[in-house]
Amino acid sequence: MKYSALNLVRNAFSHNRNWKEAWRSPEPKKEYDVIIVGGGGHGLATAYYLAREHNVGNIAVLEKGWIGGGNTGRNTTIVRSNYLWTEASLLYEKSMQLWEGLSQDLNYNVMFSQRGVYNLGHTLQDMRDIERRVNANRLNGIDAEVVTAKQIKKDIPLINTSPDARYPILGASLQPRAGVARHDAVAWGFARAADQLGVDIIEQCEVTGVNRNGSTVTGVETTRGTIKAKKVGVVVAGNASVVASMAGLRLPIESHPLQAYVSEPLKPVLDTVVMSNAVHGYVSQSDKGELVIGAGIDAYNGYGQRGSFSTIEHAMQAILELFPMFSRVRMLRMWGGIVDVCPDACPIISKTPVDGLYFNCGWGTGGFKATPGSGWVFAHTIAEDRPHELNQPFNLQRFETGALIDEHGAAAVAH
Ligand code: FAD
Ligand code: PYC
Repeated sequence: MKYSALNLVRNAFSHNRNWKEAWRSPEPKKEYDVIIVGGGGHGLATAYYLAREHNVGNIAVLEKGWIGGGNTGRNTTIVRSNYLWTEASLLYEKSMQLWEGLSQDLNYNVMFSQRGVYNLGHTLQDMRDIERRVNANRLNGIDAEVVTAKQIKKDIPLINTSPDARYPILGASLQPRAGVARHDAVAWGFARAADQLGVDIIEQCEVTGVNRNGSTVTGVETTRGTIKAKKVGVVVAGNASVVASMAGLRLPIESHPLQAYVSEPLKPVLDTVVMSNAVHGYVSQSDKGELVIGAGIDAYNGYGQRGSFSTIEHAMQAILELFPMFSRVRMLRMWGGIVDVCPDACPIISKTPVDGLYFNCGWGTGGFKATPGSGWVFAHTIAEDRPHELNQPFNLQRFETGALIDEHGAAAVAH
């Protein structure tokens, strides 16, 4: 459809009657070459890259709810690639490079806004860690700089850099290419593009069992019947352990609620993203004007998509410590998602002991930024039946060999 002024007027008065569905709603076939379980951003991206880069022709994405109704549509949309270790930073940087061309690639505006992300330091040890990470990032070709408190105050006039603050701001790392994107547009963009390549996206279709013949996967049981498949890729974020247990596997994952909050819309007051590990909150302003706020996980395990009151209070305290002026802002709503956290705060993108069964999970509090990169490497892993060199370190075996990649510092959200 052409976006002329005439079309805009016609659509405004059409009561949506002539709108075409952005993707089809097919009945599931009896068999597919590849089934992707989970219609979040990662699952849809995987299907898209499988069809586009690997020429796989017979793919279904099975989603128990609706597209993007999981963490993809619940997160605070921060995108950055400033991780400490080479393995992680190269993976997230691959994703960053895909983000930079994503709207053109999908022909869908995902509203990727490279407005910069500041990770604040409040102690001398914070600043040493920041310097170490900035140096490591630069060695890996990732844009990163150390900025002083004076520079932060110049760039973000509302922030409180008083040395009398309980946790005074001493400086920060800044990744200028980092930023935010419109989360549900990412799901819709990948869904439409995958659909156009022939992928069947089947919503309201919960996977309830994983079928095997000996040690080889043969398909899945679903609420819409048995579906056979040569290969099954599971990308179900907070539900990874549940689906793994259907295949007789146990994952080193804990599931926790993670909350987010938005305020009433304000005029533009914050044109970048601010994160603080020490006071432990993060905030950006959406294009609608809402402050988008988050903090750490709720400490208990659970599958309820909400969270506890004490975490709300903690998050608000943290943001007011950084921006006292926001005390006059009214909050509109909150919600939670379920994040699946690995012991080293890094994902699992891996083959499994079951032939033809692959898992992509454990992104914890930080997988939105990885959506295109995760899909890209997972598609490679499934198509070639071996990992790409970028995801090879993120295998399941690392929990036996001890080759962990500890990114708790760069994850920047306490787990
Ligand atoms: P999802 O979007 O959750 O997709 C998984 C899908 O699987 C769901 O739609 C679910 O319904 C489906 N599913 C589950 N079980 C089944 C089944 N049995 N059968 C069929 N379908 C099933 N990351 C960042 O990088 N930056 C951030 O700022 C950020 N903020 C966050 C804030 C919050 C409050 C939360 C909760 C998370 C945040 N994250 C952030 C993490 C990020 O949202 C996730 O890591 C990422 O979205 C995971 O993507 P996904 O596509 O795997 O998950
Ligand atoms: O990974 O950058 C991140 C993040 C921010 C908020 C939640 N996760």
